[in-house]
Amino acid sequence: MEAEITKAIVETASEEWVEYAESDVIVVGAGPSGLTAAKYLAESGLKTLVLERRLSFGGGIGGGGMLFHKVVIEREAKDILDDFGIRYVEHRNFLVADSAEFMAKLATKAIDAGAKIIHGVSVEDVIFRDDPLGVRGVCIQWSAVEISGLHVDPLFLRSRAVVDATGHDAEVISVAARKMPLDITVTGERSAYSEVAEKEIVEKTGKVVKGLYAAGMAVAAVHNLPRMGPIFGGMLLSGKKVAEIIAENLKA
Ligand code: 48F
Repeated sequence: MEAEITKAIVETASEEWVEYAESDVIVVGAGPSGLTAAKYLAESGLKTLVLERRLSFGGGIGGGGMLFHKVVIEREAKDILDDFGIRYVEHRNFLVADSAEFMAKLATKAIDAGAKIIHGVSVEDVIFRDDPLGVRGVCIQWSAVEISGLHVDPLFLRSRAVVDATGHDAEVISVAARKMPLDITVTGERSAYSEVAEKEIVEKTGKVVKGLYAAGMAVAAVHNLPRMGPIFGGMLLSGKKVAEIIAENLKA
């Protein structure tokens, strides 16, 4: 029986790795912006793979606001909450959701829409080509190998678009800026200024170079925008916007 358990896991997982060696879109990070992007990308018919370093969903959602189990969302993102079936209460100008429900339903609806999410995998580099200059996929490693510090070469996944939804460090764009001939400096985010951050992150969400897009707090890191704390409307709107831009670009 034990051998059959192993075969069941290794054979089904390997089949999927082969299937996802090429995708339409790879979303790096299963935080709020990445999961929102994944749902809308999958719904638009694109083969969508989400790679998440940790063994959990939600990125910064789980910690709520300083470990209080609630997050704040602006009314502008109400339609997205409704799309995901996330419940909320109204509190003065804000909507307030339970952090556990928020992250669980973002993940569930992304998966139900057809996105494949794989945990425990870190993106450590990109694949690029120079004619035309752009990103063509990612280099991946088991997070456990990354954490161990062992020298193990990565494997490659090709895609037509990569979304950096890695949060405050914009890890994918940072490595591309260092190792590709790009004229980009990732300066990092500024101190808190919530209303400006929420608005500008959504405005500046989009393409960084052919094949590479920024969503969520990665946008703040790339464009030197302020941080905003446990308010998530901008993350949802950014995820939806990047999905719409990619769907449009990949159609062309
Ligand atoms: O940090 P995270 O939640 O990013 P986000 O979608 O949302 C930010 C908010 O949570 C909050 C905020 C605004 O309200 O300030 O912080 O921009 O989620 C990013 C996810 O990406 C994973 C990481 O584990 C987290 O779950 N991640 C980061 N780097 C990598 C990665 C990587 N190189 N490979 C794979 N996953």
